[in-house]
Amino acid sequence: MVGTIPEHLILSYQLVSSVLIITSNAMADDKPATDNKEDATEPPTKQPKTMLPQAPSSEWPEAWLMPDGECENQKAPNKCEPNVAVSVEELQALGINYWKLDAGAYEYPAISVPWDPSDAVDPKLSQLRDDRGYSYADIITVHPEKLPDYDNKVKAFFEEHIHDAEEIRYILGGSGYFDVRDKSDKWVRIHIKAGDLMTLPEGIYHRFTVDEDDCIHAMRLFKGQPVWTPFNRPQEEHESRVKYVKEFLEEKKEEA
Ligand code: KMT
Ligand code: NI
Repeated sequence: MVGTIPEHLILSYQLVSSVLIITSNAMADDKPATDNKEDATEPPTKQPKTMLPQAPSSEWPEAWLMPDGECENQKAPNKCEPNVAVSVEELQALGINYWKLDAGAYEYPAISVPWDPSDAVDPKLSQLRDDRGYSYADIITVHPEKLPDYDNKVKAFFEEHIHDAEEIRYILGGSGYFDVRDKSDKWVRIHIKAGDLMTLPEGIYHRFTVDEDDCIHAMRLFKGQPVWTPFNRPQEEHESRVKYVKEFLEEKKEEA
């Protein structure tokens, strides 16, 4: 009978192919097992701890160039006509960092001096605290009825100054303006609101004011014992200023 295959040959073909399939599966299963064995003999690889990522550019606060000359009303927006927006890249090039948190989802006292950062319930805030070593905090409310000597304090915050440490502000409610000097020594105004956590680098010339709503609820964080001392401009010889100029303002030399 031409064209028919004897039954015993079909059976042995099936047997051989199933043995082949089982063997190849076993080999496939073996492979990771061999790898695991090798892994076990090597020292465990150190996984770098992931840091809390900064906010995408679309979530950064609005920033703009202020007109040259004296500012008549510090609490007004003081935009140029037409407005000159300042990009996130420009803010980053000045050494500014920014994270967005959900301030409304957690409760914070109106005033707490100090406020223990280990009491943070917000997981993002605790991560940032641990990532960046923020060991001290306080919470203040800048408002005519909550801050004694309000008008003088608001004037003092608006004196141009530097610090010998990073300035870290987490806005819990209300809003205000941080002004920083850009690379051409022009004022850039940054409108900060609830949920904004911004850091200004050591040595940057800056100032702060409430906006026309006259109210900001903020957490001030610090690494180690807090030193809030402002060093008013000019501070060109100050170590922190020299460091800032070198790191952020001087033209970077081309890599050889
Ligand atoms: C500052 O640095 O000017 C302040 O601490 C003001 C209140 S926090 C927004
Ligand atoms: Ni300051």
